[in-house]
Amino acid sequence: MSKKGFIFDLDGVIVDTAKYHFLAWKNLANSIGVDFTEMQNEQLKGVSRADSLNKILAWGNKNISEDVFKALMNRKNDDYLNYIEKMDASEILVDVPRVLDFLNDQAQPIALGSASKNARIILQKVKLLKKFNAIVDGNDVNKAKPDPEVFLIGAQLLNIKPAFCIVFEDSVAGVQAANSAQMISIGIGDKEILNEADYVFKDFSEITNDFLKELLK
Ligand code: B16
Ligand code: MG
Repeated sequence: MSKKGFIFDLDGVIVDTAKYHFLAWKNLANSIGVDFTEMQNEQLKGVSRADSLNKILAWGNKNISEDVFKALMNRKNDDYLNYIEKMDASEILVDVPRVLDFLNDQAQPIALGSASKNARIILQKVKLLKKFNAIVDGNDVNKAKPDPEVFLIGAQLLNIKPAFCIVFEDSVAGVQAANSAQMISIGIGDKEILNEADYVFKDFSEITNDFLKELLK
C-alpha cells in the first residue's frame, strides 16, 4: 500500500458552515439595503471573504470606501463567529469521522485545504483538529480557488507529490483547483454541478473503505 496525500475542503465537506455564512451575509447585506437569497449564497461557496463582499456589493450596485469595506468584513465575521461559537461534533457531516479514522489507521497523511480564515477554530469546535497532519486555510494563501495554491501548499506540507494527492471538494472552483494541481478530484455533492471532478459522491456514506483502498494502490 502506497502513501497518498488526502486533502479535505472544510465547508460543505466536513461541516455545513454554509448555513452560518448565509445568515451572517444576509444580516450584513440587509443592513446596507441589499437583498440576499439562498441562491446567491450558493455562488459564495468556496469564495474568499473579500470576494464574497465584492459580489454582494455588485449585486446591490453599492460603492463604498476601503474603510467601510473593512468594517463590513469585520462585522460579518463577528456575526459568523457568534454562530460557530455554538458548533459541536454533532455538526460533522455523515461518515466523515469513519473516513478520517480509516485513513489515520492506514497511516495516510491528511491535510485541510480551506478558503476559510476560521478553519482552525471550526475544527477545534467539532473536535477534529488532531486528525489532520497539516492545515492550510485562508490565512496561508494569496490566490483563491480555482487557483491550485491552497492544495499545492497542502501537498508540500504533507511531503507528497501533487500527482499522489486526492482532494475532497464540494465547490466547482475547488474541483477546478484540484484538477489544475494535477490531483485526483473527488466531488462531494451533485454530479451535474461537479461534473469536472474525477469522481462524485452525494456524501461520504457513499465512499466505502474498499474505494479508499483502491485509491491507495
Ligand atoms: P471565512 P471552504 C469557504 O470555506 C466557504 O465556502 C466560503 O463561503 C467562505 O466565504 C470562505 O470559506 C471564507 O471563509 O470568512 O471564514 O474566512 O469551503 O473553502 O472550506
Ligand atoms: Mg467547500
